[in-house]
Amino acid sequence: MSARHLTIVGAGLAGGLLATLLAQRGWSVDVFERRGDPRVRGYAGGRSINLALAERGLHALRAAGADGAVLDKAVMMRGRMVHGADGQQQLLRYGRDDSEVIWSVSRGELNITLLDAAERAGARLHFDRRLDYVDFDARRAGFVDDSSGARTEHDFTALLGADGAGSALRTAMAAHSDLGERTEPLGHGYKELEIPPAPDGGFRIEPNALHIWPRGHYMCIALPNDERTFTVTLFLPTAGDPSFETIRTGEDAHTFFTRDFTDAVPLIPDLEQDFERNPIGTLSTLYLERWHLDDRAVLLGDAAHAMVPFHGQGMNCAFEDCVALADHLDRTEDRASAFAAFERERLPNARAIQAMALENYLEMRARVDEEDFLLQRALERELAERHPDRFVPRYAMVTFRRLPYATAFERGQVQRALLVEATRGRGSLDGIDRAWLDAEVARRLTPLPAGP
Ligand code: FAD
Ligand code: 8R5
Repeated sequence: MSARHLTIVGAGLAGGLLATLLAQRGWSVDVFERRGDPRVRGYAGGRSINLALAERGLHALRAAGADGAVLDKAVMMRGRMVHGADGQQQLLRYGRDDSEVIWSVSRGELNITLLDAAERAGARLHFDRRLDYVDFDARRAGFVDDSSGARTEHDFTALLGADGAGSALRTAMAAHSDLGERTEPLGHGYKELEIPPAPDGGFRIEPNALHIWPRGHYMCIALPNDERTFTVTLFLPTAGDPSFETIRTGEDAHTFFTRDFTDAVPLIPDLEQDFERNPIGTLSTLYLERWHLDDRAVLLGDAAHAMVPFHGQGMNCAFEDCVALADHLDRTEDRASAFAAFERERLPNARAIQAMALENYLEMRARVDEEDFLLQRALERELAERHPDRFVPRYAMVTFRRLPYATAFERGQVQRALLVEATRGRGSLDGIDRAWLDAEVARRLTPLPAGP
């Protein structure tokens, strides 16, 4: 077997992109995927599910030459459309202009685009192959076809684990050596509902926004699909009141929505059926202390660092992992060193985005409605304009820039402290000492390099 051969487990979002990047760089690549080929049987994921694609993910797609095909079918989201309890709507822009936006893309279409790109680049894709066991000493992996029960074996030089949050490779690695694994459940779950097109075939609400209904301890969001529907997600505690324990039936959901999400009720005609048919999704953060097993296996994407969804960065981070891993493998002859360097670079950044994703839940569900938050936001905007090279809002550092997540997290803490200090006890921005602020910005924040 050649030294330039690699085996990827999972042909989801990270697996498809990683296979493309490696095959394009001349690696011999085999990919094993549990499910069938979505291009043959229609996408097995079922309902139309969309994801928010931001600069980090887009940049990785550019590296694979797949950005054009993806953006062709994407819907631009300029900001948060906040739906108050009184039915009032307000658009809060994410960026400075339409160059700073996020994109709603269909998971099914994105997956297919990446599989096509991987095959075009020369990767060999094997569907209906669920990783079942790994013999690390013999460097042999066993797979099962879940529809026929057929078993196959494959000799590998190294396994790259892109098999998602429930990673079978991670389980196999953990049986071999301690990965320091810890899963932290959020205590909230989610349920997906659908807003169909309007009778005239158009969108029922503003298409170019990410809609949020913040309600304190819970919320709904809605992302547009290019077929003029919206996928609505209700995020709710798993216990307490209200929670998925108190809201069980479609009728419960209807009553709850009529009280708390009044303006959304006429938009979701199948609310009761959607609620009863769709499963409750679980949310947790997965922390590992180690992502690799010498030169034989490494984890990336959700398999290494599943996170809560509230920054919309799970896929974006997984795509950034792919570029980093491909770079380390290209740069470093010795595979164990390449895996170690990848882990050293990416693990602290994964920790940072995991923490920021947790924090963003509170901001989305509660803070967007609060007075002191809006004042801090107003000052943040002003400082970003006065000091564009030094003061970049944290959301923008995460979403529109590519500086390491850990750097965005650290600078965000410095900026937050300054905003809190400057606005404490105030009802407006009048009277804040701008000269002092400017000096503090210069003292506490070094200039960032220009560009994304
Ligand atoms: P996955 O995309 O889950 O791929 C794993 C693949 O491995 C799958 O194809 C699976 O079938 C396969 N597999 C699993 N087990 C085995 C096995 N034993 N053998 C072989 N193959 C196997 N992120 C964002 O950035 N923005 C968003 O807006 C966003 N929205 C989301 C909405 C929803 C509803 C969900 C659930 C997630 C969302 N995410 C979002 C997160 C994002 O989907 C994940 O972070 C991303 O898919 C991770 O990619 P991955 O390749 O690591 O895992
Ligand atoms: N993932 C997202 C954001 C940030 C929006 C903001 C938030 C649904 C299961 Cl909850 C969520 C964001 O701060 O204004 N950008 O992209 C995607 C999100 O949820 C996705 C759709 C989701 C997992 C269910």
